[in-house]
Amino acid sequence: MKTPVTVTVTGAAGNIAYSLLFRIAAGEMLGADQPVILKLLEITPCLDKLKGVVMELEDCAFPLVKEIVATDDPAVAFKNADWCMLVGSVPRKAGMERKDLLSINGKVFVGQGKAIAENAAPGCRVFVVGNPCNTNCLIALHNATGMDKKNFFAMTMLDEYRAKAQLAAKAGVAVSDVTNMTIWGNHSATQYPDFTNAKICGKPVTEVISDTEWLTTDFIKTVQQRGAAIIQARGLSSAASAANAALMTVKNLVTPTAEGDWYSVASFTDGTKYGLPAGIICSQPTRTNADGTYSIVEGLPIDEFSRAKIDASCKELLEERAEVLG
Ligand code: NAX
Repeated sequence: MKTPVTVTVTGAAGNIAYSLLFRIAAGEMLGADQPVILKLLEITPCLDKLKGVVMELEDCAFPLVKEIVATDDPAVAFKNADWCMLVGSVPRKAGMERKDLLSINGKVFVGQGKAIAENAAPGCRVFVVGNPCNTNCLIALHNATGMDKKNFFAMTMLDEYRAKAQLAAKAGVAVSDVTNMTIWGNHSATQYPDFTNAKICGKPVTEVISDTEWLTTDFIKTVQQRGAAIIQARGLSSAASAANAALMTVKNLVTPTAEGDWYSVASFTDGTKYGLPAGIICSQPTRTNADGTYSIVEGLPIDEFSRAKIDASCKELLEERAEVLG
C-alpha cells in the first residue's frame, strides 16, 4: 500500500468541487492505487453545506480515501498538504469590475499563500482554479515564503480542451486526433489558442483546415468566449468540465507526457522563453519529464499573428500584476 497523498481542496462546497472531489476520491487524478487524505476548506457560512458533501463522500465508501477533514481554518486545511487545489474564490457579481474582483480575491490568496508555506508538506504543489486564476496564483506564490516558484500553477486546460473540441468538430475528426494544443497567456478573453503549432492526426492544423479566416477569427473567439456562452446557456458557470480539466491538469503534471505532445498550464515565467515577461503566471506549452519534473517546450515557431496575440495576453497579465502590487 502506497503512503497516502494529502490533497487540499478549497471552495469544497462549491459547484466545481462537487464534481471534482468524487473523482479524486475514486483515484482518477493520482491513480487507482494511490490512497488520499482529503482536506476540505470552506468559509464559515458554508460549513453546513460542506458537511453534506462529506456525508456523500463517506456514503461512496471509496477504498482509497483514508481520511476526510472539513474545516474553515486554512492552517488545518493546508497541514501536510502535498497538493493544494485552490478552487474557492469570490465570483464576480453584477456591477463589479475585474479590478474589484482582483482586490477581494487578492486578500484571500495572500492569506492562503502564507498558510500553505507555513503548513504544507515540503515540495507541496499549488494549483489555482479560482478566478482570476493566473493573478491569484501569483499572489499566493509571492506570499508563500520559502516555497519553490516552480510549484505554482494556474488552470488553462479547460481552454485547451475547448480549443481541441472546436478544431475536431471543424475537421470532422475525433477530439483525440487533435494534439500539441497550446493556450498562451491569461485564462481570460485575451488567451491565445495557438492553432499554428497544433496538429490534427499528426499534420499541422493549417494543412487540414484550409479555412484560415475561421481559424484566425471565429475559432479564437469561440474558445475565448466559451465560458460566457456556457453561463448564457446553463445559467451557471462551467462546473463538470472545469472539474475535469482540473483533475486532468494534476494528472498531466504527475504523469510523463506522451512523446512529441505537450499540454497547457500556466506557470511562473523566468523571462527567457518566447519573449514572455519574467515574473508572471503565464500559460505555456508544458511537458512532464520521466523524473516527475516539468519543462516548457522550447523552440516552437511564433509567427507575427501569434506574437501579437501572445503579447496582448501578457500585457493584460502585467496590468493585473500592477493592480495587485502591494
Ligand atoms: P462556486 O461559487 O460554486 O463555489 C466557490 C466556493 O468557494 C463557494 O462554496 C465559496 O463559499 C468558496 N469560497 C469562497 N471564498 C473562499 C475562501 N476564502 N476559502 C475557501 N472557500 C472559499 O464556484 P465554482 O463554480 O465552484 O467556481 C470556483 C472558481 O472557479 C470561480 O472563481 C470560477 O470563476 C473559477 N473557474 C475557473 C476556471 C478556469 O478555467 N480557471 C473555469 C471554471 C470557473 O469559472
